[in-house]
Amino acid sequence: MAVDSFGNVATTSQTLVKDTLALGLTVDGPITADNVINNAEANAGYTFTGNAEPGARVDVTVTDANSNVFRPVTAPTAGADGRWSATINLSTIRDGAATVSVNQTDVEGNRSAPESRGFSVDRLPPTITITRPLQNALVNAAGVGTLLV
Ligand SMILES: [Ca+2]
Ligand SMILES: [Ca+2]
Repeated sequence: MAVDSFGNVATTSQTLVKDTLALGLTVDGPITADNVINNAEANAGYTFTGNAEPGARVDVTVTDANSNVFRPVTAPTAGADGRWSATINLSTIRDGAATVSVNQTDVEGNRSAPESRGFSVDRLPPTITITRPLQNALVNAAGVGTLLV
C-alpha cells in the first residue's frame, strides 16, 4: 500500500499460487506388448514412457529379480505435453519378476510419491527334454514313429 502527499491510496494485489505438488506421474504399460522382456528385447534395451508434470525431471529405475538396478544414462525431463521417455540398457537383466519405478521432481522442486509397474523377464529359450524310455518299457505306436534312440 502506498499513500502520496495528497492522501491518495494506491493498493495493488497479486495472487500467488503456491505449488506444493508434483502431479500426474505415470509409467506406461504393458512393458513391450506382452509385459515380458525376452532376450532380444533385453539386448536391444527398452524405452520406458509415461506422464509427469511438464518440465519435471523423472527418475526411472528398473530393479530385476536379483536386485540389480538399471537406470537411463540421464534422467529425462517431461516435455510441454507432460510426456517423458527413458531408454534403459537391460543387457544384463536377469530372469524373473522385475519392476520399473518412477519418481518426479517438478520445476518447483516438489517430489511426488513413486509410481511403479511390474513386468517379467524371460531370456531363456524353452528347453526340450527327450527322455529315453526305460529298457523294455512299452512304447505305443505313435511313440515308435517319432522316437529316435
Ligand atoms: Ca507442481
Ligand atoms: Ca515382450
